[in-house]
Amino acid sequence: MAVDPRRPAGGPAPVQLLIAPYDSGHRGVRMGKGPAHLAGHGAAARLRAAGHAVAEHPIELDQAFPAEIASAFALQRAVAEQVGAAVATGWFPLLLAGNCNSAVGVAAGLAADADAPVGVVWLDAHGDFNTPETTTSGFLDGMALATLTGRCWPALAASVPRFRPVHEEHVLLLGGRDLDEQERDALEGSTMLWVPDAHVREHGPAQALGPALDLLASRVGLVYLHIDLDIHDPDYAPANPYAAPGGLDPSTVRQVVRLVAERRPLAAATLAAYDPGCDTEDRMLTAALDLVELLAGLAPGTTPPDMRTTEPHDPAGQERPVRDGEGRGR
Ligand SMILES: [Mn+2]
Repeated sequence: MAVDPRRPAGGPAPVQLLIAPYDSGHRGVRMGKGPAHLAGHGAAARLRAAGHAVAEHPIELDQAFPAEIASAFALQRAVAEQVGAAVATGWFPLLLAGNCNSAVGVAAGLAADADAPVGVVWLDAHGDFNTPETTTSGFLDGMALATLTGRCWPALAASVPRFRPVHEEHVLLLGGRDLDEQERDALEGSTMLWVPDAHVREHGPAQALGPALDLLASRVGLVYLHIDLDIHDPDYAPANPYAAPGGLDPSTVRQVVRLVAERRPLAAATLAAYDPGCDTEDRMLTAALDLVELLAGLAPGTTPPDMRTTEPHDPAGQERPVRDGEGRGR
């Protein structure tokens, strides 16, 4: 892809592809298949072809009896460790995850490295804003954004090193076309920025999102971009069994990503909730791989060669650039 002129001087960002192949504590089933499916269909090769250094890190849980809730938070702790190690050594963390609640781990992993608040832009057909008191499905991932903002599971979230709840005014939800009634009440009562995807369909991304993005940018220095692939219109391709009518086409999602990265540097990104079993024509696969390349291309670039150092966990012993403070904390 073309070099983005807005990117700070330097080459393409080095990218750590973090692969978390779990759905609800189960490995490699349903949405837990998505991360390996993307990796197996050339995510890293796409990035290398675009000039990025790439390291792939599978994240595995060692649990004799995987209990859904315990496993989800164990995974978040592992994600936090990997994201923290990536940013400390100048790599852009790009997480491929089965579940959205992995975002708790990403936010925790970013906390140590950021000297200004990290905002969250969350694309999702759903609100993920239920709590144990409001959920009727019992699906932990319907509470992902509520957990991230400290509304539920506080003790387990505190087990994730360096996790601090994200202020709701530092979050922008784009989407939420499929909400439970009490979840909608909670969202409407929140200070979270919320732009329904219908507004983006109606007015276009720049007009629909601009004011909310400007507000977010006035409050945070960096942005973590979390994309539940069911933000896409299932008429294009269903991302998972929860895909709801409406949503955005892939080109619009890419425009949204560019608009976010224009406002604030990306600190990390996630693609979540892709079930290849729902994607019978591989169309979501194509959209997701395009997003992998776009997100990496928009990530803050490398620092000059004389700033480089060798990262200790690198099995290949490649030189890895260290990110300096430029462009951060604004
Ligand atoms: Mn979600």
